[in-house]
Amino acid sequence: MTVRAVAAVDLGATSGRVMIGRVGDGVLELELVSRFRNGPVEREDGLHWDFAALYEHIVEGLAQAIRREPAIESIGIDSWAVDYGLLAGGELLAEPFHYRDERTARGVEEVHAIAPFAELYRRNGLQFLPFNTLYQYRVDTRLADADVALLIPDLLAFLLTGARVAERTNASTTGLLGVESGEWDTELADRLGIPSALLPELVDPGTLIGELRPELAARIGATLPVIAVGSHDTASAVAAVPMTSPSAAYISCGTWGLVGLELSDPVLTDAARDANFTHELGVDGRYRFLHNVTGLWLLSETVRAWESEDGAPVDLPELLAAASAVDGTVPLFDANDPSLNAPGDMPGRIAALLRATGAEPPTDRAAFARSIVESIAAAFAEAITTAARLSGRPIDVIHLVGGGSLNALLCQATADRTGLTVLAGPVEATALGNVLVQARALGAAPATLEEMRALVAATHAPRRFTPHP
Ligand code: LFR
Repeated sequence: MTVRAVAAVDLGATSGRVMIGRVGDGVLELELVSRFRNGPVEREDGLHWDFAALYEHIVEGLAQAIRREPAIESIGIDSWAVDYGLLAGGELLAEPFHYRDERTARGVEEVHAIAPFAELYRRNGLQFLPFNTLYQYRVDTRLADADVALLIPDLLAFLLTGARVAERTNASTTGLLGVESGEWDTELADRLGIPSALLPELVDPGTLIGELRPELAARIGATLPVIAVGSHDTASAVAAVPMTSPSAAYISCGTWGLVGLELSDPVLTDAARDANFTHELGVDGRYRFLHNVTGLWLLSETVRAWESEDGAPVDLPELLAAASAVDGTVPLFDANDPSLNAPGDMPGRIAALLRATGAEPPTDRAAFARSIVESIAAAFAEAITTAARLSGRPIDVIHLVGGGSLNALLCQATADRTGLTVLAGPVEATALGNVLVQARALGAAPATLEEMRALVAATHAPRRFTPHP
């Protein structure tokens, strides 16, 4: 039996990784090559990503991957959505902004004054998130100097190959893609003063983007193609959710908890709009009908605040074990409250939210962490109920994938609050989806999403959480 190998670059908001994926008949494996930290960096003009550092980590990680596995046949890149870099004459004009930068508030006002949200929803099907790319473009002072705008994975693919494309699943998060056509809505772009010349040719997951530039091929140690995957991390994750029935829902939980269903047709109703349910495009033309719940961001920012208070690291597994052991009820807050979006004193902001509802914030860290996890699970449960109502589909099982699947407290709380079985894992669903789409393009993985998911299910047995009565 031949097992084929590819390299997956998977960038999350708190860490990035380069992995080797191996795919064959009944085989689907990942090997971690390198992992590096990521996060917002404060510059004079606001929050950015340290893009130069990310790029270096990626190239170095790919070189290491090739040293370990010379049989690697291709590279695929996914990352968080919405953020971009502007190029002029092939040069990056500025370090990409971080979507949590507060400059987008003005963009929202200006865009909605031209195209009200109800109209946007009809056109792009997206839930309102203040950082959707169209709001960012609207206030980007460098837009006029640019000749192309590339989302993060496309920007990296450009730096690796020289090709300028927009991978479609991620392009669907910009707000400038027609929800039904899957093509750029150039009329909307024009009205918003966004030159449509900035929007590159769209490609689907599985498309060959290009070959490594010669100087990079020399550095990495191989001449390889870069293949478009579901370059929005959530699209890759959903592709690898081992769902076997149409009544399954998913929660892709890392920094965010993306809660929803996979659909073949959009649900562009007023009710879906009012519930802020999105239609992002998935691999193979599916719709990711989901709602963004603020996920582990609440916990990681809280831990970060405690660490800087203590001047010492907080042991997360120990904290979660203590949180699980907390007896009695803890107060809940709205995990999706916009006041929790920006980085900074998270415990203080959560405490303020709790006080505003008349609750006393827990003083003990274990109880505080429990309150966070229960509040996230409560928001998950609400989104699950809403997804079922809006789509008219009963839900009988929840697949929870991503980093959150390792958090047993969160998985159990989600089962308890929904009354549904939670099947947890795989933790690296995103990288698996990235690997599978590349492998399929190489003729090394099954042809349909359903068969790919069956391979995930057969090779990555989930952990089962049964709801307590
Ligand atoms: C998850 C994710 C979400 C997107 C958010 C911001 O990593 O990609 O899907 O809404 O990050 O890009």
